[in-house]
Amino acid sequence: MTPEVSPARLMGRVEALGRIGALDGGGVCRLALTDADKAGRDWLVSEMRDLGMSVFVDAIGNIWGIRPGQRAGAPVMVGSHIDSVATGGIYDGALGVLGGLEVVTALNVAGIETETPVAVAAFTNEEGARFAPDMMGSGVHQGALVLEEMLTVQATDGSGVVGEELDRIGYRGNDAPITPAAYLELHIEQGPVLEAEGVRIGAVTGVQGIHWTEFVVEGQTNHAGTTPMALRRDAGQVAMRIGLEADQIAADAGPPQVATVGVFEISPGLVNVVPERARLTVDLRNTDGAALVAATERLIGRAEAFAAEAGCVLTHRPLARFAPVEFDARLVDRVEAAARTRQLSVKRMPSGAGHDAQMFAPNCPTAMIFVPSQNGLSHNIKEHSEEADIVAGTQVLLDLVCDLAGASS
Ligand code: HGY
Ligand code: MN
Ligand code: MN
Repeated sequence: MTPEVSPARLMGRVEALGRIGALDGGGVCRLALTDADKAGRDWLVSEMRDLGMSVFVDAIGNIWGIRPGQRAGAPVMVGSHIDSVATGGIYDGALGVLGGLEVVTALNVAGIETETPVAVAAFTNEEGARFAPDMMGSGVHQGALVLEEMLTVQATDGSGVVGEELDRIGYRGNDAPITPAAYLELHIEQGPVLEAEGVRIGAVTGVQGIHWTEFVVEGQTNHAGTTPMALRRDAGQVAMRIGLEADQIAADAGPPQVATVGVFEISPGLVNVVPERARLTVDLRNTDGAALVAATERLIGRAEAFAAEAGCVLTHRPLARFAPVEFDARLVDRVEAAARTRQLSVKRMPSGAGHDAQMFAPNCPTAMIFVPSQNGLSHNIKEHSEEADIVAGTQVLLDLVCDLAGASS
């Protein structure tokens, strides 16, 4: 029998990390590479060291701790991220890292050795909210993104550059990335499915594709009253049409296609001045890679037409381009079996959100464990998951690690 998760110990860490970068009204803001992110990192490294783990940091700031096994070699790795969006909840990402700490703690307390080492990881800038793309750290760690390119990425709000911010917070390391024997990620579902169906565990089969595109429209300020519509070069109007096109793409395609205009800025932003500049981002996602490519092509084509019709200049750039990913079928089966062994209802399902796991999937057996999100809310300060579900998901993680890493008491 594998050791049991301690609810108090696990939730104590969830609450402790949740106090770092806490927002007054609840939730957290630990944007990547900010002081709050640094504080979370420092706390995590201290926890890892207290557990007797050796701690490593690579050149993009990914952190991983290793609990030695009876033999050296590639570890079974569990992990996620501790950076958040600006309106973050205390569970998104944190659960995968803290569930990993609970796994190691439970093994230590039970005096259980594993044949292979066990690693717990926290990847840099999973969210991509301050520096695009998302999954930046895990993408570099696993070879999907180029380190030198990522180090020069500017914050979308102009607040810094990745490499300089890593230096500033003291997390530009030089440990070599590793490819684990297997990668498991515990995460909140961040959607409505498990709760709606009354299912405790999600055995995640893969992650949908993600395309982020930034558009900048340059027009001309003019008087809102005296300028006939035909003589305007209205950057705001072009931006709105691009946003509506994104909506129409999702409507025409139907589920699972989704479209989101997350950033929408127009200037000078005065009630009686025709806007001269607009900047917006469009996030398109679909489980069907070809449909997603076609959706992005349609969006860009229409955006160029809108700008030409309005006499405006359009520039656009990809902020993220990730194809859909399938997880290792046998490992997904083992997630499902581990849940059933604990008499937990379980459902196989794709992930609507991006995760660090998608970067590991091409390189090693990879799978994810979902727990329900209350009202399907996430990237929202009211994000919540029930303690019983968090404990259940962590127990499944612990059981799987014991199985995969060859635990023996
Ligand atoms: O955007 C995402 O899906 C993830 O939260 N980075
Ligand atoms: Mn996440
Ligand atoms: Mn997130």
